[in-house]
Amino acid sequence: MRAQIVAGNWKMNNDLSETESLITSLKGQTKTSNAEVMVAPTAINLFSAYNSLKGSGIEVIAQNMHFAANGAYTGEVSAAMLKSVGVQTVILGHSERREYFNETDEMLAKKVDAALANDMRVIFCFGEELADRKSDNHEHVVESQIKNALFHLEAGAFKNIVLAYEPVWAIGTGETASPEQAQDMHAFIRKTLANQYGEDVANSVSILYGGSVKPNNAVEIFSKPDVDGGLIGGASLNAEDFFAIVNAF
Ligand code: G2H
Repeated sequence: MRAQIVAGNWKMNNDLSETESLITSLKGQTKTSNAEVMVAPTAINLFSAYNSLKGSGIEVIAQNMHFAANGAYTGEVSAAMLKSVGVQTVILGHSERREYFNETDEMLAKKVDAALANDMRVIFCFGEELADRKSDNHEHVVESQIKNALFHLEAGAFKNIVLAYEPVWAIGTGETASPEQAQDMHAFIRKTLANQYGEDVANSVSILYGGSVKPNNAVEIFSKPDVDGGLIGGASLNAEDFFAIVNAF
């Protein structure tokens, strides 16, 4: 049985006191599903969030990291630094990182390697733009994003990989892929994995959907057989909304 995961990506929101008050609200929520719950505060608040959420069942994860172990990379954070403050999981390849910080597939392959070498779990994001979907090129784009960043890995590495399909046209726009569009793409992703690594690996990897998931659409999206959870942006900034999504399984 694949892990069901709901991860909140707080992006560049919440200073220290706002982070702590959101955490207090999260701790007041009740989980009725079996989903693993994660939240990704901004880097500067990871340590305090880790301490505040210790023992709560909510994992604190990072939104990004650098591929180098250390050195002259002003402003960056390494895998070992994340681990030293209790972080075991990192989101890599989010479309905002690709678009605003010029992250390429090649760079992301190095980040994936660095995370895995440090025994971290990776939530690897990818997804097509609107023009790709309109030109019916979405499967090709997604396939190459996955191949370029992940297919140098050995099959065993996938026990520490979670995939997150996030169509760029659905991120923060209020527009969401229909549950059928999500299912079709997730099935295609699983087939792509199966072709390369076999059915066992393909069936063991959790594939999350991200892009304007809200309490009012999560149940239908999560009901699809190849959708194993969600990466939640805007709706994760409100504890009640986030847990409504966590409990949508
Ligand atoms: C996609 C998602 C979280 P939102 O970026 O990764 O954000 O739910 O706001 O579309």
